[in-house]
Amino acid sequence: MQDRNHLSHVKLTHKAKVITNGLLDIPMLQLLDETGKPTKDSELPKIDQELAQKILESMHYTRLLDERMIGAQRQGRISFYLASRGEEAATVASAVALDANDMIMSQYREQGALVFRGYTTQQFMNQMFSNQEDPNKGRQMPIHYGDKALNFMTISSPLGTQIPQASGYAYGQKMAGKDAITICYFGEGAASEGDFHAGLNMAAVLNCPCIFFCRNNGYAISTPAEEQFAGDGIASRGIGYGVNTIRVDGNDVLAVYAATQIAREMALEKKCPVLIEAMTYRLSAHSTSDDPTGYRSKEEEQQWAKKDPITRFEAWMQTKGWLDEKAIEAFKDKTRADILNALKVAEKVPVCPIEDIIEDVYDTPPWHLQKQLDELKAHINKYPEHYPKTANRDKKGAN
Ligand SMILES: Cc1ncc(C[n+]2csc(CCOP(=O)(O)OP(=O)(O)O)c2C)c(N)n1
Ligand SMILES: [Mg+2]
Repeated sequence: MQDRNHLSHVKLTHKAKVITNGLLDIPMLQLLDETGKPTKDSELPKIDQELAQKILESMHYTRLLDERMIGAQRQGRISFYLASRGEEAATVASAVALDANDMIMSQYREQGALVFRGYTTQQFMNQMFSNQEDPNKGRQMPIHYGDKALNFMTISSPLGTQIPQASGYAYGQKMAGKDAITICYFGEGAASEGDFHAGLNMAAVLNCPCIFFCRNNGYAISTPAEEQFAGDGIASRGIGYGVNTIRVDGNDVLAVYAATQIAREMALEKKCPVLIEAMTYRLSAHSTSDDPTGYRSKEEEQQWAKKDPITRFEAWMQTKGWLDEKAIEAFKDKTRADILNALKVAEKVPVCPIEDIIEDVYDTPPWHLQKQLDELKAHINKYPEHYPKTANRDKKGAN
């Protein structure tokens, strides 16, 4: 039996030493300042014009998709939407540092990572319109994407679900000898769930090659970060669990890219978890069901709008002579048109047959589910005007 001594690393002190909050003094990596200028002595990650262009386009695409789909929700075309304005650098630039074989486990505001991976506009629309082309067969709310081919695990609504799952998935990757890691995205609010603590501890103890990527955007719906926790953000918790940790400016594309590259290399080579805390701000409302004017000021939003990640990255690209404003405008026009076309296609695709609702769990649907289905069908037959056969349930013709 191995001799174990859990005190072997503990130093003795003969005067009471109180370890105070903030002692760790965790700094935030920033490579571009708010005007897009490289910070003093910063070492920028290797990036060429083509990649910079793809990152910029992915961020613009994400923002345009968000704008259009908020509009579509307001028009009654989809039931719900959740935008990521202000957080595009955090989600896109982190995905850039990954390998296509790495698994992404996301919370719900990481559409930027999915865009960068190549999820198509039509795929976005089919999911949001819950039509029969949606691989989830319309059983989830809009924005609960998932795609096996892109190694993007289907999103779960209950906060924190993906965190222990990511630890387990990464453990499986290690056991199978795969040259791949898992990245797990979550908000600082989700880090208050028990699943965060269980997941991080499990990953640390079992040496799982997993990046825990926390978007600290300052809010969990209406609850500001200072009412959520008293410690030094989420980064301090990584240290507590024995997880290597980096704090990064989440609105700085190059810093997020560099931090995630370092984390990936460490996770893969040392077979260990790494926590990244990306400091950012949710410029959008929490979702289309939320109105932030009730809990934060316009001045606060304006302060953060000045740190916009897209503007900052464009300013840096400009200094490199890489920014082609005309080409970006043309890209944005084309993207707007593509999104609208895909939206119109998706809303005309029929929804799944109602029988699907009791399939895929049991080999043979049990009698009580069959009975409920019969009752549901009778109800639909009685009120057919409320149950149209396409996804566009209550909108007539608006764009
Ligand atoms: C277990 C659970 N509790 C509460 C909710 C309701 N809820 C949905 S999003 C959210 C806020 C999460 O905030 P954060 O993790 O910081 O992510 P952000 O929305 O800021 O991106 C809450 C409380 C939920 N989905 N699941
Ligand atoms: Mg948050």
